[in-house]
Amino acid sequence: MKTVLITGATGDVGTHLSRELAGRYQLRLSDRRPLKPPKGQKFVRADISKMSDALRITKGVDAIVHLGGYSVEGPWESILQANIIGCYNVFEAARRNGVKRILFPTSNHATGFYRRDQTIDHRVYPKPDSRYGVSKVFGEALGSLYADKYGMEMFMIRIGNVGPKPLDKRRLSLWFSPRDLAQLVSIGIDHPDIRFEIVYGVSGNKRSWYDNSNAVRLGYRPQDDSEAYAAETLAKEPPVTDRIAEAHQGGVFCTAEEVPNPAAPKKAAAKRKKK
Ligand code: 15L
Repeated sequence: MKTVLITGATGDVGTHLSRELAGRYQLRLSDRRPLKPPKGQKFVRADISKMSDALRITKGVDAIVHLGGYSVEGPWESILQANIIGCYNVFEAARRNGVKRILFPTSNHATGFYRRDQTIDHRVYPKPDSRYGVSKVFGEALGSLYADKYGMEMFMIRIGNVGPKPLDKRRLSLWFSPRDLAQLVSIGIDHPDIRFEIVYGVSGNKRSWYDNSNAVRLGYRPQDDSEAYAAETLAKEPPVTDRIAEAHQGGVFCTAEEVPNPAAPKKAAAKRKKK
């Protein structure tokens, strides 16, 4: 069984992914926040903005799913430490430790300034919508360099929004169900012929803005479509107040200086309830 390191394992995507991949791979979970790992999985606490930590956690694994980082638009200093320095450290540590394959969950925000009336594929040039989006483009570029210069195998997944259901109208076009996430990540880990690939991490959504033919070429067959939730989602949609956000794929990332993590408020509310 392959040993797979998941960085950023305490985050929302990491939690869905480690649950879905349990039993398929030997999972080594890592984060700077503590985590009690599920049975059969290992947890190693690490801060990837330190090279020594990155070297420690990447030793002896077959593949890395590098989720760790700052996951929304926010202050430059936080993005710099987590997404630029942290990403460099993980890729470089993997190279030094002889780990060939890295899956990098980039983001729809690497291309968020494309308009919603456009369909984009994996060949379009990046149009980031935020400092966060720029940091994802950095990861894609670093992956390309490490593939070409060092022969590493890089699988870049421009993730939409992972969750049990689409959260709003925008997410109907980029929803990524946990089981489709697990399927695409497994392709990234196991496909024998990866050098440098960009795919979109979205389910088979009827309202998609993406031509995901590169993922399909590699074997991806999404099982879910947000259309099943369209009526209930649209019924809750508030009136449009931000025309720029509404016109572009990245939504509010195109105009806001800080964006709350959509997964965070619920967690905070649940914690408050428990107390
Ligand atoms: C992302 O890249 C974020 O990590 C996630 O928290 C969501 O904001 C998502 O994009 C989205 O666009 O919905």
